[in-house]
Amino acid sequence: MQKSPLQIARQSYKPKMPIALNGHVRLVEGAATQSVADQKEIKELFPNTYGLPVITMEPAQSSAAQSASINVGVILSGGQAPGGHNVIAGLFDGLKALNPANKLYGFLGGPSGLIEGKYQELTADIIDDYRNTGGFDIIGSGRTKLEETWQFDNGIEVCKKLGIKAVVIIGGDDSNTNACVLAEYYLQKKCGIQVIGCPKTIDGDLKNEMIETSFGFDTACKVYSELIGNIQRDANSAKKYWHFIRLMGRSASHIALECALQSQPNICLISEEVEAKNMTLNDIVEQIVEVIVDRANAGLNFGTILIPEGLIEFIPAMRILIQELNDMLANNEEFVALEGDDAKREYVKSMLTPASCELYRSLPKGIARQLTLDRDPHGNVMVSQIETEKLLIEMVGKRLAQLKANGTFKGKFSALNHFFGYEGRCAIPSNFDADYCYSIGVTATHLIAAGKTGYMSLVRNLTKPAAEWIAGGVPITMMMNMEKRNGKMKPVIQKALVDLNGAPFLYLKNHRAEWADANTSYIYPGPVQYYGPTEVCDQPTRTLKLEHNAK
Ligand code: FBP
Repeated sequence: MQKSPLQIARQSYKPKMPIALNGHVRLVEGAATQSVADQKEIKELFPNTYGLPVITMEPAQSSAAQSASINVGVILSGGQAPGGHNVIAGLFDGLKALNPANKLYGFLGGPSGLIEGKYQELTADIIDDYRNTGGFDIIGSGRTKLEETWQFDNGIEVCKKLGIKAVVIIGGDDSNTNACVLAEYYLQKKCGIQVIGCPKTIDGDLKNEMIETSFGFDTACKVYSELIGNIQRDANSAKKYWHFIRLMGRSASHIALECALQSQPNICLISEEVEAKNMTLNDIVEQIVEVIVDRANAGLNFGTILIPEGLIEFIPAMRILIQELNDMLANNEEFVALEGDDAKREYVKSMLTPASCELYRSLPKGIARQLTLDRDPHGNVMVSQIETEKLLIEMVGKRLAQLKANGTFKGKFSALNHFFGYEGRCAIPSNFDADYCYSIGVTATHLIAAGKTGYMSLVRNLTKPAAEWIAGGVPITMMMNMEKRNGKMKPVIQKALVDLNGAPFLYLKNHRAEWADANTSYIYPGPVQYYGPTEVCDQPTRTLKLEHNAK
């Protein structure tokens, strides 16, 4: 594999770690825990993994000698996030430090690798090639859901064959929920296989009282913010385009919010606010138009607008329409058999309720078609394929044309669309993500060595220098509540949406009028820096700093 000079340099980067992980480790158990809600139901569903204590790792003089070598399997689950390779490197180094005879197997292509017995032993040569790199290509990832007992039983057979004592699942909220279900099942079956989760997703929505952030969010936001800053400098130079920039984040708007905090665009929509204010698509359009008209009146016919990917589903009327479409299209062979977009459109219209049909008819054809494309494995519409930025450009353009006709708008409106998602998911991890992920991996090995299961590897105190980070483990049941999924109540890890009373959103709210009007508010963050002063290279996200009141 040919490598760039930066890739070669990054290969020898030594991630910084919490002091407690540098030598022997002692696990200190706290008080018994409870789930965030629905304690009775969660306890009943997880009799063996409910109520476990939070674990903190402390430096020790020596650790209990490990009697026999152990084999561990690792799975990458869901969308790529920068730093995944470092979790695996930390896991590998941690295992080898405990006993050089320990082995790490990677299950290939995501959770299906465990079910189908597709694996590869990860040796030092392989690991070294992937240290501090982006991507999940070391073993690949996938979105197969681990939720059926036959899948769990297949997993037992595969693990038995390989002598695997523990499975580490690196994934988002759904994958970690499934990790916990698997841990509980394996305890009930007394098959001796532990399951440990690791918090991954660029979306930043796997966070709570214990997990301060999911890995990958930091790097992805820094990459997108660099691009937004570059566009803003271009906009401010040419002064002729409005840039509508959609940012990844399936549901929550954390990425859009963080990028706004880093780059100070003229407008940043936040889906959670749209929902809380019960806004319609037209309300959003009016809000954008108002800023465009005001800026035009000041002679500024350009600007930037950040749009969270999940926006469409947070507009209450659209949510109902999408839900109706999800229900209608689930396993609908009649619909699949229809030929041509027009026939499909007519079919959909005939099946919707009148209010949803009205909304569906009002959408540009292209967007209406995108809403009926393939669903993800959870039966949800794939929002990353819905071009909301184009929809808004079209609707804003129409409204401005009306205002121009009645003399209210005297400026010019020329718009360009962008979507930033895949550009950032496999970027070379920032120092923060490289350090955080490696620490998560090493922490996971200590949880495994101590016989823990149903835990998520935990590294916190993240606004402090890495040496002061606190490593440990949090019982996954502690993060759970009951939610409706596909019509049934299920135990799931509570997803963290943007908190409208939280410091990051309040900062945006308090500054957005100023960012909308003035010509000089843009920030140009520049590219992620890996070598240089710590204030340039090792800073966590603005979100994390604001949430923890850190400078
Ligand atoms: P995870 O939640 O699995 O980490 O994935 C997040 C994400 O990047 C979303 O932001 C995006 O909507 C989705 O994955 C895209 O999925 P795909 O990679 O299947 O196109």
